[in-house]
Amino acid sequence: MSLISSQFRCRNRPLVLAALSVIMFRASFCKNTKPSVPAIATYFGTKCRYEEVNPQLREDILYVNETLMAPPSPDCRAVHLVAVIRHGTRYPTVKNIKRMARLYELIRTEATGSDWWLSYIQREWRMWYTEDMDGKLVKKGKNDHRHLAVRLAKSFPGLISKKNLVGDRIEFMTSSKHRCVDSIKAFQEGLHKHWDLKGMEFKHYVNDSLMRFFDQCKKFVETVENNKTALKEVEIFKSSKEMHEVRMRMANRLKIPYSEITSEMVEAAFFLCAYEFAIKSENTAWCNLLDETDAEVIEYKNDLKQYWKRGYGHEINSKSSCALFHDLFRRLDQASYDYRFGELTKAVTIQVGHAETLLPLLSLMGFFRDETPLTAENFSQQHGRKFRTSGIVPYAANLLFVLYECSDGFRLQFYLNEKPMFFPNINHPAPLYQTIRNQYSYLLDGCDFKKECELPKVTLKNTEL
Ligand SMILES: *[C@@H]1O[C@H](CO)[C@@H](O)[C@H](O)[C@H]1NC(C)=O
Ligand SMILES: *[C@@H]1O[C@H](CO)[C@@H](O)[C@H](O)[C@H]1NC(C)=O
Ligand SMILES: *[C@@H]1O[C@H](CO)[C@@H](O)[C@H](O)[C@H]1NC(C)=O
Ligand SMILES: CC(=O)N[C@H]1CO[C@H](CO)[C@@H](O)[C@@H]1O
Repeated sequence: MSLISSQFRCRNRPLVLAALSVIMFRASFCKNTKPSVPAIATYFGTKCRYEEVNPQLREDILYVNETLMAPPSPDCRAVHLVAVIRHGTRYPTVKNIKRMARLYELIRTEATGSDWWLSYIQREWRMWYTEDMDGKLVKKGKNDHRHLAVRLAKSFPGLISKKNLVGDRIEFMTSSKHRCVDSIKAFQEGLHKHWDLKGMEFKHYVNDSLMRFFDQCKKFVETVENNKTALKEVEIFKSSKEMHEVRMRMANRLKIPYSEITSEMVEAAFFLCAYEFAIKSENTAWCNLLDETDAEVIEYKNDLKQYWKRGYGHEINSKSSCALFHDLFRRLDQASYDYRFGELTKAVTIQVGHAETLLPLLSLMGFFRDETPLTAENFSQQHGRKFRTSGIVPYAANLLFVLYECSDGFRLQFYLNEKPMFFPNINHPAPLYQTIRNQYSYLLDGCDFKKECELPKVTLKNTEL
């Protein structure tokens, strides 16, 4: 732990801290405490650390709760696992690095006040993010995947096993983005080290039609991605009363005119706290620019964006994942067929993609669906919403579909981030596979990527005549 991280560990003692200079509290008032977690760390949405959704990992990064990961009953045996995993912790993209640099400059030149955190930002902190970092996987992100690999091997020892890895019964597939390729390599390294497989090399396949389907779905690109009106709720919320109040509070803390604290600047402060924490595990001075009330508002703004761009907001968002949905069931069907009639050729599929890969698939399958849509007006009513990306898609988020052979047939168990979840409208933790196939029959019999994603043809009847 560096000095910088230890010096901010006592956030519950603001009076003491405020009374001391920046130099003074390096004198280690709170040396023996654990690295502190920002109060707003559970609101970071897609910038959340995985540890925040599974807090026991803060103590032991390889911890597996065996009760949670056990087969549905003792007579069941795991026969196949499909894991759809988000890449690990990454650097901000160029767009956000630029915003962060602007906020830093604004504070450095215009903020006044004597708060310790402000002096720290103005005098000690340096803008160390550079544009060439653009979304790349960070060291912590590699570790996210290395450790996840080991935990999954411990959770499913019959599937993610040395024998299956060496016997080529584990398939590795990834999106073409460098952060995903680097993640899958780190995942393999994790297993490599776990079993001490010196000198062995493992393949991976790049498949963007499955892992970046959203780029290839014309209807999605045209009607949502390149269409400003499709995200109008986000725009409206940016000028809402709630966002106005967040800007006021931040302007007051910094003593900078309200007009200069735009919603972009608010977001930059949020990102700075989030990235410094996710990348370096440090609860930095940046986290004092916003409190939990502010963070809830910004989290909602980010959830609104994901809802309208990747979730239930527009039907094409989820339909764009039809190819991945069919691929999943094809693998499970194949495994159940192989198990009954011959030899299992594949035990595990590891697929690495993006938050934008996971959210549409979850929405297609009906997970985290709220009764009422998320809108700019509904912030307060949506306090207890299901669609909360902080808990769903942190870095290294993972969807696990585990097929079991039990005495009464095949069963399927779904885990999100290593926690078992119920399928929508099915009251059993691991229903019969056939029950699930029936529930999704309308998708299995339809949900054709080509058809769903083609743009409606403009009728030329009249002009043709
Ligand atoms: C493991 O999961 C079980 C079942 O949810 C829970 O009761 C138990 O507290 C968990 N153990 C730990 C150490 O978190
Ligand atoms: C990606 O996977 C799909 C479904 O299995 C397959 O049809 C397609 O050929 C693959 N594409 C590449 C580039 O391998
Ligand atoms: C853009 O989105 C709006 C709102 O969903 C929709 O009504 C409109 O048809 C879309 N425009 C295009 C070009 O798809
Ligand atoms: C779609 C939706 O849920 N709209 C609700 C949002 O909140 C307003 C104001 O409370 C309600 O009137 C809407 O029904």
